[in-house]
Amino acid sequence: PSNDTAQTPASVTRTLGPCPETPPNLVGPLYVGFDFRRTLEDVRTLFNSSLKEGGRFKPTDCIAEQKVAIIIPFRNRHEHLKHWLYYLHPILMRQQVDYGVYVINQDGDGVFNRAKLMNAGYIEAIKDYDYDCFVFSDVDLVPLDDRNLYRCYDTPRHLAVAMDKFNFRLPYHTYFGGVCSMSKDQFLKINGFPNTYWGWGGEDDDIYKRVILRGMSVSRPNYVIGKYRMIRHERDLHNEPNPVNPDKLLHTRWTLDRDGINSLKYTVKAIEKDILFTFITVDIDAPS
Ligand code: UDH
Repeated sequence: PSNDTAQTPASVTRTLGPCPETPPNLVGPLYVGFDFRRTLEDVRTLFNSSLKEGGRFKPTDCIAEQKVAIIIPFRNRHEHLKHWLYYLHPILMRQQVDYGVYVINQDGDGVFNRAKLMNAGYIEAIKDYDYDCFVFSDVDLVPLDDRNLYRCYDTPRHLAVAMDKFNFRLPYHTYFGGVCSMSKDQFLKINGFPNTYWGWGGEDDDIYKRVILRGMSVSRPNYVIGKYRMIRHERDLHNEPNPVNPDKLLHTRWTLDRDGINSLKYTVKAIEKDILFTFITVDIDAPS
């Protein structure tokens, strides 16, 4: 073999360095509009060449420090998913994230359970790749600033701090809903999320309580960087506010250790790999 590296293209010999602390190509505030004529096929055409099957991406010019699974609890919101994918893929690429998108689809028409789906998403994602960071995101929330980094921090992070539907403010100081991120260690420290919050409400507050009870605090971006637009929609079927949920919050201290990732039971019905996302349908044994 020759030692003459001068003839070898730089791209072959160069070993990749770590990605910079601040991604260099961020643009800051973004315009976000939900054009109903947009189709999933349009979005596929846009990102086909940059993504790998299952909605996977990693930067080509540097090595990302974290491996991030984006987990989306889902049922019957395809209309929102296409907008989410249209906006989030380019943002995550500019943020130089090594990531995969996991849409966790609740099977059947039983009562919806957002937190249990997110637990299942965590388990399914780590079967796929060595993820060390998890971003849990509602399907209808798009950030309005790409400096809001989809990664993990020293403490669990709440990303959706300034949603348009709450007049770009937190609805209350301990709000932890919409979009949050946790490292694997942080997630396991709180025993994951509760599995027992059926229907709408309370599970995000339970998660916040778990974080505090385990001696951690919550970090957040500021109100400028943390802006979000929510896709307007009517209340879903089979996800009515559940009046027993608020009372459950009084017991988180005692239920945390036995209701969580260590007690999770579900069955995978199907795993479909689209170029834009991995779609996993799970039976979570929902009451009708
Ligand atoms: N989700 C689904 N399908 C459902 C229910 C929820 O995909 O049938 C997911 C989805 O990711 C959604 C998230 O769970 O973004 C949270 O859903 P949610 O209904 O709890 O919260 P959201 O803020 O709506 O989207 C609250 C009810 C708003 C009623 C407004 C009436 N004008």
